[in-house]
Amino acid sequence: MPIAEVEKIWMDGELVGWAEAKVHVLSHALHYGSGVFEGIRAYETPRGPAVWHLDEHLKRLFRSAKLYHLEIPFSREALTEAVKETIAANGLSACYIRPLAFRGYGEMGVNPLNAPVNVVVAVWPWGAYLGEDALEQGVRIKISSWKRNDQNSLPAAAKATGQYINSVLAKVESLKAGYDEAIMLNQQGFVTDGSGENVFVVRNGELFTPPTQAGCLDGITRNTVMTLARDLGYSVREENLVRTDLYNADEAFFTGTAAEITPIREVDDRIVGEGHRGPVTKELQGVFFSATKGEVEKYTCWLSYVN
Ligand code: PPE
Repeated sequence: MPIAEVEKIWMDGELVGWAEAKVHVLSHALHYGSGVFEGIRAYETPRGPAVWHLDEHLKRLFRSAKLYHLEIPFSREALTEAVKETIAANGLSACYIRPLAFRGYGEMGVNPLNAPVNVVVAVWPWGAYLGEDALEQGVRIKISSWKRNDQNSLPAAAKATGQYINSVLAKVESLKAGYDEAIMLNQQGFVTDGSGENVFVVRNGELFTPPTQAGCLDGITRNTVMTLARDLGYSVREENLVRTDLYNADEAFFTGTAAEITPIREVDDRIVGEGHRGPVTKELQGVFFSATKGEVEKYTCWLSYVN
């Protein structure tokens, strides 16, 4: 998707012009994927823009950094302010937010420990991740022939830039085969993630999603949806799923910051349920999008207001 450019990017402690936010071609992260990042959204509310689950996302950024012995030279409080400052500086009412901490320029070779760490926060308007119609019509997906990173090769708990080359393989395979998105299985054959989303199925009114031990990202939207579903009275189980659980589901959907809640209408050319967004998916979307707009009192604690 082409990036919708805005005015400013926060880089190493200050706001710089969009075109000035540059790095050297010999930056460590460019060669070895040694960066950690987050994807966050801010939504429009009656009280101005508000960041959805900001604390959770920044906590995960620091956990990802810890796994790679990458020391972020800013505190979580400083990055909280940086996110708000960047949204305000660009005058956006809603946007996607991309904090990134990466090994910069100054050292070559795999050992990253002496390379400097740079930190940026970029924001831009980003619509529906899987296409404008996807939130209503749902997407067609393919089980990828590429397995998800094994937990003992690349830890699923970390959102590190280099790990996404695994997602890139799966995504491109699915697009070239005519699908919208991929789902990857782990080495044991259990369902993990989409290339950038967690997955849920609905069967007999119950929700199921793979446990993080399967190798999926500990998604913040996944957690949110589990809470929303339980608050609506649904049972939610974190259980290993096999591919046929997707084919035979009554409903299936993706969750993610970018993807929000996107229905899955077809898996490997099998129609899921009725072949369109199911009632449980629709109900969850309803409460999710109301909550992001600050309309549900009990979930306003998940919003950090920019102003
Ligand atoms: N699994 C993967 C592999 C993943 O990348 C994401 C987020 C999720 C699950 C959902 O996690 P959460 O956002 O915490 O609910 N993917 C991010 C990056 C997408 C991109 O193309 O870049 C996102 O949604 O921001």
